[in-house]
Amino acid sequence: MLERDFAQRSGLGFIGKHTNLISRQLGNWIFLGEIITTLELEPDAPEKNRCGTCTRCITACPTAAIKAPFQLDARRCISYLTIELKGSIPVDLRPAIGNRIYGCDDCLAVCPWNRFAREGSVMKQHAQPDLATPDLLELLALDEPAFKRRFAGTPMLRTKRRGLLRNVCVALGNVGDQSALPALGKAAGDAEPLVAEHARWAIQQIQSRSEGS
Ligand code: B12
Ligand code: SF4
Ligand code: SF4
Repeated sequence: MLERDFAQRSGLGFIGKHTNLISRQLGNWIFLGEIITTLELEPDAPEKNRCGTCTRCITACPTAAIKAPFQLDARRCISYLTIELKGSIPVDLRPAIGNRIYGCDDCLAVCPWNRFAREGSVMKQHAQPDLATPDLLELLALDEPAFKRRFAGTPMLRTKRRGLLRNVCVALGNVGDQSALPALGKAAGDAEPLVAEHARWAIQQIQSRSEGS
């Protein structure tokens, strides 16, 4: 379903320049869902865009994925690169991913409409505090059964172990800490070629940085 468009037409909010729906009451930290019914309902008036001259989300995007207002190049979006993309992350985009290992919220975080945001009660019930700032080296050491145990019942399973470890390697390469080299060396021999390739890239990044300094 065209969730954002339907939401805008049904008066729930407007589509911002970052291409997500913004509610005047709740800001943009909202997920969309639908109930399909035969009930006759009185429609609300559609919302209109209220970004004005603001361009904060466009400036904030680390990979310049928001090409123009309301235009997202999904191939550059960190959310796509770290969650949806199954294969290798394009090398030129890896540095801009920074230490993000599962999605990105920068364009949403800078939106001034978040002054109306409220903490979600359902999200709070499902929050797992130990996943807020996970240890990257611990994640890199997860084998298949440990990965499934750690992320059971969470959307993190979506990337599978190989996708998450790929992202962890990119993050470690970007952080540039030499103490990660032994773990990355081990990951460079991982049976999963995707993990091994990204681990080798991370090692190169860290080594070239230490040679340069
Ligand atoms: C594909 C997808 C992505 C892709 C592409 C995103 C994009 N912006 O196009 C990627 C992987 C990059 C992505 C990333 C994210 N996503 Co996403 N994604 C989707 C998904 C599954 C499908 C969207 C889609 O392509 N639909 C098909 C196309 C044809 O439809 P469309 O883009 O809506 O365009 C139609 C209309 O909306 C309209 N239209 C389009 N643009 C505009 C602009 C104006 C001004 C108007 C009037 C009309 C209009 O015309 C089009 C043709 O009819 C939706 C869920 C869904 N079913 O809609 C979630 C969804 C959009 N994602 C969501 C979220 C939360 C995210 C992330 C924040 C996740 C994260 N933290 O990492 C990021 C945000 C990135 C960003 N800046 O958009 C939420 C957004 C909630 C909200 N408040 O709007 C959704 C709605 C999921 C949900 N159920 O809550 N996502
Ligand atoms: S989610 Fe991150 S990478 Fe994607 S458009 Fe927003 S700021 Fe850019
Ligand atoms: S940050 Fe500014 S331009 Fe971007 S969606 Fe929010 S109000 Fe619109």
